[in-house]
Amino acid sequence: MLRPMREPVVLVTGANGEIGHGLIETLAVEGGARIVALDLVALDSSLASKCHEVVQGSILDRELLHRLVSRYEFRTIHHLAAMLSTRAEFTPGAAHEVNVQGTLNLLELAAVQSEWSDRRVKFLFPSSIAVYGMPSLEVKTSMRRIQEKTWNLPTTMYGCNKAYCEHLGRYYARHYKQLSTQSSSSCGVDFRSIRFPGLISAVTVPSGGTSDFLPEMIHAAAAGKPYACFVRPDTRIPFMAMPDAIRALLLLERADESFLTRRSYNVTSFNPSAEEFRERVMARWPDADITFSVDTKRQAIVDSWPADVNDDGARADWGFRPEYDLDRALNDYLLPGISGRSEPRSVT
Ligand code: AKB
Repeated sequence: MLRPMREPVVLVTGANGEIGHGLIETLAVEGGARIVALDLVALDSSLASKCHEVVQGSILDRELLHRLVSRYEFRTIHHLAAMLSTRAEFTPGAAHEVNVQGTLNLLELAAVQSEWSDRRVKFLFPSSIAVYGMPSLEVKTSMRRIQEKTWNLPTTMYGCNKAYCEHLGRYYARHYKQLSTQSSSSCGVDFRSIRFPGLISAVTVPSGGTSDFLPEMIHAAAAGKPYACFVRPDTRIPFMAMPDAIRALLLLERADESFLTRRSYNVTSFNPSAEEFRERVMARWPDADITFSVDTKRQAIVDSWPADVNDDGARADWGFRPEYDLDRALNDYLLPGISGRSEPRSVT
């Protein structure tokens, strides 16, 4: 039977977000990937020219998703769209809709896609350290590097959403329609997820997250603006420079599925306290006006996230090694990148 041909492409949802910026730039430099970018807001013009098509719309719009399936063969889906942890607490119901129903829609799209093409569709999902829930600051500070299977009791809607979507992804990858007589291991959704720490980009400033205090601090200092950090000076969670996050995503995407021992992996790079980071920033901009004004509610969220995570699985299974420790991230990536820009882009 002659099947209508659809173009093979990579779908990136939440394309205008921080990870979307880094991913599209990197894929464009590598060449070869035809990117269909989907976002609620208009894509930055610098990114749009690097995409095969830019679609402005919602991951909750199933008709739109069906139209996309009718035109394209999605071989890989980077599902980056999400409502982050702070914003999600103001509208938990809407966050659930976007973070869970949106992800379910994309997983369904991947499953349908795979049935059409008779091949497994890679589904890359950025999860988060927000899936963890440390019961107290004492326990948090007494624990070393947290492993994937421990302390999975998130306290935020966003963390609950990410944790549940990891389960959904595992279901679609391993157990989808398990009672069907037509099950075939050659197709289905090849779900792979990374529990990202806080991310710092030289190009964009995040908004709506709770790990935003470090990126906000350095971008404010570079812009000569005062910054009141919303967590205590001793606050410590893991972070990573954006190029390492993008490398991790692409390494995991390209890993042989048979080498993967789990569907969700921790990755990490450095974990300075807010004060240690402030000292590094002050060394570069001695006149920077950085103070602390603790928001106790947001502090409680950050205190529920681990001080460090164990990423041995990512290292063993797909060869992940961060290239940027804190000093290198500052000296070779953040300081030159931020200083060289007039105004970083603020993304949601
Ligand atoms: C957030 O703060 O919500 C995110 C995250 C840690 O996943 N940056």
